[in-house]
Amino acid sequence: MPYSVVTVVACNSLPQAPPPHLAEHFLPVIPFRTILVAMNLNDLGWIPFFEAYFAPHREQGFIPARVAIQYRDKYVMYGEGGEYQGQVTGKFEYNAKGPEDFPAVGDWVAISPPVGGGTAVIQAVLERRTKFSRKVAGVKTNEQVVAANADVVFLVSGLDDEINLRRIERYLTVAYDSGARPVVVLNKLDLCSDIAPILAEVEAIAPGVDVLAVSARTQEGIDRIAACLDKGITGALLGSSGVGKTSIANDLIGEERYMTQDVRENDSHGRHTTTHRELVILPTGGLLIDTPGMREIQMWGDAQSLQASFEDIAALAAGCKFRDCRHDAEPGCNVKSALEDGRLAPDRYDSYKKLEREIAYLARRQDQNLQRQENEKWKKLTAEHKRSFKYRNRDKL
Ligand SMILES: Nc1nc2c(ncn2[C@@H]2O[C@H](COP(=O)(O)OP(=O)(O)OP(=O)(O)O)[C@@H](O)[C@H]2O)c(=O)[nH]1
Ligand SMILES: [Mg+2]
Ligand SMILES: [Zn+2]
Repeated sequence: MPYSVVTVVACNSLPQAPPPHLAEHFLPVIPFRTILVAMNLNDLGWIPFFEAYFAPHREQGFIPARVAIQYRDKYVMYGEGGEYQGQVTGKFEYNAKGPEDFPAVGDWVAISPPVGGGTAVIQAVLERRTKFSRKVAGVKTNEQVVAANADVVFLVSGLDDEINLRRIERYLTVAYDSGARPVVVLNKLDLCSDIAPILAEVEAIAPGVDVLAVSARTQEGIDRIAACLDKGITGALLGSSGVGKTSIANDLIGEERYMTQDVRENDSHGRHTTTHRELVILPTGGLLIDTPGMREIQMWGDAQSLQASFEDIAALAAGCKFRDCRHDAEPGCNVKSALEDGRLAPDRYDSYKKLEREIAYLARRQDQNLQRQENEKWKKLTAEHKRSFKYRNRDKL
């Protein structure tokens, strides 16, 4: 099928972004939209992995589509027939156990094709190959999928602010859990007079990870980001508000398509300009998910992802006397001795222990949730049993 893209101007004034606390009540502002006329699934990132999960849906006459925009319960998707808009079925909603079961931007879904220009109905979300998740605030320990099926996650920081190594470690741990390849991006290189020591510091906490210093303003280094996004490869831009994620996206798109906004002068923090997640198709054939800035990335990871982002500590731990050493006060702890003789920086050790505590807390909360769900199930069953017993007895009377 031929591949053609038509850019239409849907709105020609750039409106002011709503204040962050009201953002969720506003429809996403999409000044310029790319309307896809027809697409090849491979160009949208379709690979044999998804084909395998899609087979039973194909038998039922459904077609695959990729979620490009989510706004509350409405979705814009791209597929072979171009752009679809749609919602999930009532049954889907009923069966969903939590927010993580709903389609997220980047997801592949099975839809029943719209009839006569109507809306499509989302039947199922295909297994995710990767997912970058965070914990959503609230009483329940819910998972929020920030970007699904990204191959590369760009963890963006701004060089206008002091680089927060602990935050990068946190993002890396979540990124390792996602299954996607992390790349650290230090943006606003034009505002930095001496990048070498900063690069060295970041590289030290991100062993084996590419660290790219770029400037969205001068476009220096943007080609290195583009080089990670071959045709059909999906990248996701993640990081705090104001670090320049959308500016980088605009550079890669090749036009100022999405609104960016100056950071607040007093604390260099952003204004949460981007209010929704969106997947765009780059002129070079790569795919990119821009996301709204996160205030704080709450952990959603496991012990394994912690080991991956703290390879240095994992290597030291191999030399501990006990295999299950907690590196606290155990005798023969190699991690502690590395701390004492300066081979391991105290900040790095503290950061590791802090993330480990958070992951343990999360695991406990999830266990409690499971336990609660289990209890509720039993309560319901017992109540049903009692009811039917009562009815049976009544019949006898
Ligand atoms: N000097 C300089 N400024 C930049 C650079 N990249 C982005 N900016 C500016 O930083 C501000 C924030 O950029 P955005 O692209 O809106 O940041 P964002 O990460 O998308 O922010 P949210 O959408 O709020 O998450 C804007 O005023 C940009 O012009 C850069 O490389 N150098
Ligand atoms: Mg933005
Ligand atoms: Zn130890």
